[in-house]
Amino acid sequence: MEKSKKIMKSIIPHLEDPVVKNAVKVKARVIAYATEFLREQGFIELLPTIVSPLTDPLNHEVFNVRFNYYGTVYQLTQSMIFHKQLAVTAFERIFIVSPNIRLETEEKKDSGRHLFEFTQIDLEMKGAKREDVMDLIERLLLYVISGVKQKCREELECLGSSVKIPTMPFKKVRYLDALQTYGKDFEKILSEKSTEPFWLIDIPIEGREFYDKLSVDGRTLLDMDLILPQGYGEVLSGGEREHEYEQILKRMEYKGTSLEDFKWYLQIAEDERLVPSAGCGFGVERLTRYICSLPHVSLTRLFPKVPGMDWI
Ligand code: ASN
Repeated sequence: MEKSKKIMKSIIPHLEDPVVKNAVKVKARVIAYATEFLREQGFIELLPTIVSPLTDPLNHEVFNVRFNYYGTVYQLTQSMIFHKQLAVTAFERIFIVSPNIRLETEEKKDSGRHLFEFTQIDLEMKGAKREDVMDLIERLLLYVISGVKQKCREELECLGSSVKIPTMPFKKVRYLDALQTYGKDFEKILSEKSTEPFWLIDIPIEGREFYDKLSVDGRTLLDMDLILPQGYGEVLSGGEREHEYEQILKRMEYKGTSLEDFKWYLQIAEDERLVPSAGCGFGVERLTRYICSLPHVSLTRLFPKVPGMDWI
């Protein structure tokens, strides 16, 4: 009872906060412009998958949610990566405005970038290369930011937003070069130093999940993150995908992934049903936070789920 009273006391001021109201309006426009752009580029919108026996294992520690339903163990979606790989066997280009649940540990509550329920716009392109995805996203960001700056002039002004229309093409920084020059905090340092979004490419094999494609060097992946400037940090990850059974098996073994958990996916790969593809997903709240110049993503949602905290 006490707990729910405490939550109710903080919900009302949050719902009435002009910062939240303006940010939520901007976020609605961000989604509208991004999805309009993708539709124009020939992408088909799929509805989100919320529960499935198959979800992204992720490359970092989160609490796991599983439940048994008539003998099948389901999980809540952490990302739709495997559904995207399957979907491009049906359609050339797909996207989903995809709610993800990642039960992050509570020390992430002040990162400014984490919610344990968030939304990513997740897309995948059959037969595409990493460069195709990067080019698409640069154009998408330009479209979204220019559109929002025009349509939400008042809201952005109230929020004190300093967002600029980015300059294309974005710079590409190799992960290992950045690590060598700036040490292990390179991502934070580079994000704080830059005034433009930039790509972080060629992430080492141990730094990512098994589904991003291994490059011929055998050490790095054909993947990328998009890093926002002014300390806003990572907003997108993606890459080319592994689609061949033997290679997927090798990568899963390298990561110590449970083959049992992925038996459906492995069966599909063994039947040679997967096709080459590339794609990415970007965080709607993170992009909105950047566009609005906000200290925390929780201000972009009416009902934000901050790691370790109670809310409705
Ligand atoms: N959406 C990401 C991708 O397409 C995966 C993720 O969210 N971890 O690579």
